[in-house]
Amino acid sequence: MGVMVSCDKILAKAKELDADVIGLSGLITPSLDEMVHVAKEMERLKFTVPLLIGGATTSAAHTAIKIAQHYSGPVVHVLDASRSVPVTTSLLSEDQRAGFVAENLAKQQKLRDNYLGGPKKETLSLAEARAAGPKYDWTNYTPPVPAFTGTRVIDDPSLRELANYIDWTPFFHAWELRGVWDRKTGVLKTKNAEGAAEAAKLYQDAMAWVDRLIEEKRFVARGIYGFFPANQDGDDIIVWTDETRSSERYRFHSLRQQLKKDSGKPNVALSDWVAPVGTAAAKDYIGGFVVGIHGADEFAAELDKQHDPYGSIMVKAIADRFAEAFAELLHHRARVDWGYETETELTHDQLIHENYQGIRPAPGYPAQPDHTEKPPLFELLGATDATGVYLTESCAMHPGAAVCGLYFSHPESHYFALSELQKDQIEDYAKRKGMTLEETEKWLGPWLGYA
Ligand code: B12
Repeated sequence: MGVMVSCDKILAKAKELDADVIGLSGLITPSLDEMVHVAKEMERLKFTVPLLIGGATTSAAHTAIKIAQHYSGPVVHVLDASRSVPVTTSLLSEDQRAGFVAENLAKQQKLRDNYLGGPKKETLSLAEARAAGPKYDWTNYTPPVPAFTGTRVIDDPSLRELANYIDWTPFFHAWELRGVWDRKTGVLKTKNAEGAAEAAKLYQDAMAWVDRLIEEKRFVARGIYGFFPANQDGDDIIVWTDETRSSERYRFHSLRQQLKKDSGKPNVALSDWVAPVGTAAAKDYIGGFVVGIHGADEFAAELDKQHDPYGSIMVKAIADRFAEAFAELLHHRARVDWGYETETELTHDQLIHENYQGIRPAPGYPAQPDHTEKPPLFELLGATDATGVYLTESCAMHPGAAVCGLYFSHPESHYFALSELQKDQIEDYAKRKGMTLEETEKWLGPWLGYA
């Protein structure tokens, strides 16, 4: 039915069509809670039809632990859309249904038992995790100074230039073709020969679509990036109004790894990579960016009307690649502006393999899974006015082909994943953000290490 469709509309449509099955897809964390709401509503309204759950952010465990208990009809997690055919066949077949439902219930019970009773990973208290954070010598560190502070808008850059920054590997994944794309040959290196032949054909089609999109001016890329004086304050990052660094404009919040590590590696948080207030290195900065590709949804809708679903998916998948490529191009410019990389130092191959100093973590990704860090970033950059990209109330970006994030320049900065966040940290984080514990737990659900 579309993206961000309300529960009422979904259930009304199901009634109108006398639907046999309802399927929900979730791409980012806020959808997970909405799915629980739909399950509860289906129970309240006495639905009995099966509920299928899928999408990048869902899992069999989440379906078993958080969703299934709220609905007495079958609730089935489907890992791959192509599996929805055998799954619905079983669910709708008179002789297979009972067996399938019983097996699904047993699997979900096992997942719940494992979750509640299984061996717990060893975690640290927040105080211990902070003590296990990295120790940098800020007295001997001079942070790079960007060429400007404030923002710069990049309106309608050449799509040909952007195309050079595309990493096509995830594009093939969107078509369920696994492997690694080789820039030099334009070939997807994959283990099975059939997949390689399909990929070659797909890539050829994609190149023709890119030419058409450019010729017909179907996409408009709009982006903004900027640099701001900033300092670390514990696990927070203060953004100052100006160089006097006396008045706070915004605060970004980061979360710290709490899993006990035997490797001797530190328990990191993003704030570790900005110089603390009051140190010799205190003249530090962070950056931020928002990019979006406009036009894909409209063109895809046109193609859908012309009964060309292949073209429609192609256009959206290429728009996603352009959005990522734009983020890569802007990060390249930002590192040049920051002065620690030259324009031509790295090849495009090195760029897509991230062989450079600094990171551009995006709110929602594993180093900062909290999507509510996006609104302050948008405000700080004035991103919506400058780019037309806006946030929905569940912090998804519109248009869909959009990426936002922060820039860190510190040579030790790297991507990492959070998991098993403990209640002491969530309480502390909620307080720092001025949010209730319940709200914070809702936004960080999949990353909580407690029931
Ligand atoms: C492509 C992609 C993008 C694209 C397109 C996003 C879009 N609007 O479509 C771009 C580059 C623009 C992007 C941006 C962002 N992304 Co992104 N992205 C992905 C990626 C790499 C693939 C998702 C995808 O489309 N896969 C292809 C489709 C076909 O697969 P799928 O969704 O899994 O669906 C399959 C099955 O799940 C199943 N299925 C799906 N739904 C259903 C429903 C039913 C009923 C059934 C039966 C089956 C089924 O069938 C499908 C085919 O097998 C995932 C990581 C990943 N590997 O999954 C991250 C991911 C979804 N992105 C993520 C994030 C955080 C973001 C951003 C918020 C980052 C940022 N701050 O900028 C933005 C948000 C954009 C927005 N508009 O709000 C996170 C979400 C984490 C979370 N829990 O919230 C992920 C999981 C990456 C990660 N590991 O952290 N992203």
